Amino acid sequence: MTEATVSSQPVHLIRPGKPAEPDAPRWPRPAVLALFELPFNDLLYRAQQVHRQHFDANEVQRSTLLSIKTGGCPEDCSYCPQSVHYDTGVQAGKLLDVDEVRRAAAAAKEQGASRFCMGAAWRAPKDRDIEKVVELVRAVKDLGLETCCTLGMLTDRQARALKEAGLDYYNHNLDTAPEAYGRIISTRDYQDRLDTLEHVRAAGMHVCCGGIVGMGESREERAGLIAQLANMDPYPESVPINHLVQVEGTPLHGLDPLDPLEFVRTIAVARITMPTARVRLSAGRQQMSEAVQALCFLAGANSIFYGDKLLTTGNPDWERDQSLFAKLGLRSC
Ligand code: SAM
Ligand code: DTB
Ligand code: SF4
Repeated sequence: MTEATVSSQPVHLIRPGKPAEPDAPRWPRPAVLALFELPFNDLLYRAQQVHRQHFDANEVQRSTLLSIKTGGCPEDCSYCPQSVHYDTGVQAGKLLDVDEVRRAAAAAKEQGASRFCMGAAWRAPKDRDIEKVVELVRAVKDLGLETCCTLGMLTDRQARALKEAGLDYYNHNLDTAPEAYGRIISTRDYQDRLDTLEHVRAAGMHVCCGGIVGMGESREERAGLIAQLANMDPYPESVPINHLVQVEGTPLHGLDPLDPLEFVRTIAVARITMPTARVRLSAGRQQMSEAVQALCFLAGANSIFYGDKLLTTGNPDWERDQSLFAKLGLRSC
């Protein structure tokens, strides 16, 4: 057998577990790690096959983000420019009013976004914050857009109130593998995150949950993050894969950058392990070449943040993305 045949073998051998034990994970971590270790071409081929079984490979969903409450957050997430613990120059602001949010959502729709995501720098919203966000969700929904919020930890009751207001998706990320989590955040734990995701699911909303890569984690830890996501039952409908945006003043600023091909691998592994999820090529696109973004779409990414700002940092502007879509023959959906 030639070397090439040997190295290609795992392509069809690595499959989700059909566990003998009823509680065994669908994707044991070693199987996820084995995907990461495939030859790059085999990995991308397999990701494309899975992608085409479930989606039109030339369609990419576009979500526009708006920071509805910026900065001053008491949490110490070491990647985040909005934490009060770090001096990043981000000014703390108040919750935006309904007219400002409606105007931003209308502009996003006009540019071709199908979903509008509202983010707040809260550890956990108070009930009176939720009352105000409910008004924002209704206003955005009335424009005919899908709605998404990311507001921090939610109680069961708050999740139900948001669902009743018409919220379609709630974004709450696991961020990294369980064993890497303590290096990144100390003010809340992994279980807090899982509890919020359970409340979101129980309220009947779609779950948007992913993580960040490029925070100095090992490949084994990247596999750990993807295994956590893929073994949720059900797995999230939307999976944002963020590339760390290094912001001066945060503890993660100055880390060695992740190899872009390792980022593409992470997208491919997410696609293979969560075949029907929208995998979002999320933060970090402004720092990425068009060629790397094209590889991410080939690897199965089929959603992006669209508009010149994420929450506090930059993102490619509408025109640049429209030109990239035209170059690649991508359509929005
Ligand atoms: N405060 C809420 C929370 O943490 O859930 C919602 C907003 S928070 C900014 C949403 C997500 O943005 C985080 O969970 C993290 O995954 C991502 N994020 C924040 N800063 C980032 C950065 N510098 N680079 C990449 N992703 C980042
Ligand atoms: C997600 O996974 N990424 C988005 C969104 N969900 C809220 C946020 C990215 C934030 C990047 C840093 C910033 O702009 O502040
Ligand atoms: Fe606060 Fe969210 Fe930033 Fe963490 S990621 S510091 S919770 S805004």
